[in-house]
Amino acid sequence: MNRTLVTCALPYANGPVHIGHLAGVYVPADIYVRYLRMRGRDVLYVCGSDEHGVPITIKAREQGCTPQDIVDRYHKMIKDSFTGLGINFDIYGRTSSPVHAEGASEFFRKLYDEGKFVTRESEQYYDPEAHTFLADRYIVGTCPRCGNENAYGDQCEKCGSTLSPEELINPRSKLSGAAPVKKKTTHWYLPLQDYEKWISEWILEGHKEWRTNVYGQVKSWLDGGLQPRAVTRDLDWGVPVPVEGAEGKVLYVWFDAPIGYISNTRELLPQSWEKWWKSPDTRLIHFIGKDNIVFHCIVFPSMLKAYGDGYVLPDNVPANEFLNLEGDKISTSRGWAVWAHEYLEDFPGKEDVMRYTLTANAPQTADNDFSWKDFQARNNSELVAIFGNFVNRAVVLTHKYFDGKVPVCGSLEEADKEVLAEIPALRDSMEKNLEGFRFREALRDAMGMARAGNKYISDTEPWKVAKTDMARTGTILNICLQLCADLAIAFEPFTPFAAERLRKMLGVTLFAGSDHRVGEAVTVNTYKAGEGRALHTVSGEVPAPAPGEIRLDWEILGRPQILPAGHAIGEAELLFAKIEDEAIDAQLRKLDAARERIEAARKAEEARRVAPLKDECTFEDFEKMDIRTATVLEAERVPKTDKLLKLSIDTGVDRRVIVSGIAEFYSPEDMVGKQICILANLKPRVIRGIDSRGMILMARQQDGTMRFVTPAEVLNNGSQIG
Ligand code: B3M
Ligand code: ZN
Repeated sequence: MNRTLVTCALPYANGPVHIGHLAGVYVPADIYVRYLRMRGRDVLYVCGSDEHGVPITIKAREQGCTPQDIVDRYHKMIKDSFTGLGINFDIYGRTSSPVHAEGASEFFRKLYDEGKFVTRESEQYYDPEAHTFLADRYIVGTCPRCGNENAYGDQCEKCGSTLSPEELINPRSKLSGAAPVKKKTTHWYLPLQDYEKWISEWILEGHKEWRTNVYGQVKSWLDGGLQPRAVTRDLDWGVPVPVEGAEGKVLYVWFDAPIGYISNTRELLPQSWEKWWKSPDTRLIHFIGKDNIVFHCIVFPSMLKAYGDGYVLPDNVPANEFLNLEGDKISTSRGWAVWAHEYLEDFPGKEDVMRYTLTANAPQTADNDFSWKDFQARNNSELVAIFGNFVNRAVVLTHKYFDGKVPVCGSLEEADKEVLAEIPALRDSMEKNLEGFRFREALRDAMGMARAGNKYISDTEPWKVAKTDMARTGTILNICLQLCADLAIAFEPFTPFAAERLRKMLGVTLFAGSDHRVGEAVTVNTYKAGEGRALHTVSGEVPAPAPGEIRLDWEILGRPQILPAGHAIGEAELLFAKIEDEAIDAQLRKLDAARERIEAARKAEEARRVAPLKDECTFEDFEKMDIRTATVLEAERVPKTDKLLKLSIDTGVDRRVIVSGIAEFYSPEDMVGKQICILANLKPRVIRGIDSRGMILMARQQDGTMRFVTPAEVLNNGSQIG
């Protein structure tokens, strides 16, 4: 296979990307692509915004703008974030593009013409006031599992249950508030069960090497038996269903979005896209999060199979688990996230630190956690203290003792041989890990090289040796500089900005890209800064290295004497800078503020949840109750109870004792002297041996807390309420 097509899940353009997206999909994909390019493999790297789907229309409605406004805003923001982090796709397209509309329509139309769909009539919820069918997300009601009154028709965000609109108690339309009614509608379905056997052979038999989380999900879907899946929706935002009689219907977002991978490739390479999608020479790799597995392993492959025409199927789908933030689930809707664009603003020049931390904590096989303290520690005690420190010492000392020229390597001592032997071993391990999509482990290997170098320079102490033995000092620094060159290759996938700075310091270049084969006509994509997509695709030849140019690539890693003696290196430059506590504290404060907002939103939602009305009562029922004002004279806890206070009160009529269960909410001191309202003619009861006569009127709030009810101004005790 000489061609690798790498796709990344198309982010929904209804919000910015956050570190969960980056850790799960984009950073690992970028590592993989950079590695393949250094190896001289032909790679195409495709992504774009997913601009359809109901959440976008909801957001537009909330903000009083059009769905197009929403996707325009977030498309740009997301694209800029990727570029800022060094994630340079060959194309970052969008599913609202004309090329996509045409491609997705054509795709549907072919399946339709060939009878690959079945139609089904079903009853769907309809808003009788807004005169429109309601997507599940547009129906809200009470969750049957946890009582959350604002659960969506597809999911309760409070308890996480997957729901169907039928299960909601008191369903109402988000559009008009009206109770939805059922109405008949017809949709097209892809009969997935027809592809079951084929998928089982292809994946369960043929891809046992896939990650267990991916393989396991596919297996459990297949074990459960596949069902026909609707590929159209009653909605006005999306690619219109291109057949007669389908007015008011669009392609389901999960039908059109994966076709987006193809459309974006066509947009970039209108002449040659087919060689990427329809040639058995292509290895297709989908980078996605775990919630997208079924679509990429079952639905999209079935669509491609139904279409025929030689479309390639994924060779691997290295889906990741989820990343949490400071122990809590990341959530766009709740606002619990570290947003990529804010990170880039807050930490300019530190793109690599986030890439590094997210890789070191990659949620590859299980959910993992991001914390700011860990981020700081990774930077300060790994990137700065090990990698940066080693490079800095090597480069500075070379300038100090050898005028910035690579010194001659003399005869090798044991320590030299040892460190030099470590590199090829780590490279081999790194290579296996990268090929196997184990990026966290691959990073550990790369860091192992930096550790080895840092230990070597500390142990050999060239600054001391220089006082007595310049030849030996030269040998040590020669070896250090070779190790630096190795690091400039090994870290390119993980921390590309630092790797580039390091190459500048060493006076070398990098040979990478789908455009690396010297003397061969290849496709060269050129990027415009900040655009994140290839502007031109031209065929040409990659020039041979200029005389004296040292061009690094993967195969060079670990070779002896990459930098020849006498080669002039550049000025020392800091690879990484320490991150101070203030910067971290500022982020923690930001999260505290987010926590407060989330808590306030939760309270506000809770406050909306009032107890239902009790059964009707008559005026006579009410009149039976003698409710009066009274004042608390004394108060004490009832011994051996948590909840009870014994209150002596002046009712205006008499002085009496009431035992009340308010100790959870008030201390005795809180109560003394307070005017309250009581039910004075409640039948006396003996509570804990105390004769209690009457009841204090309390208001129970939605969160369960109780407050006593007091007149707005001090009244005479014994005034009757009614
Ligand atoms: N837009 C869903 C997601 O971000 C999505 C992926 C589409 S990939 C074709 O979870
Ligand atoms: Zn719930």
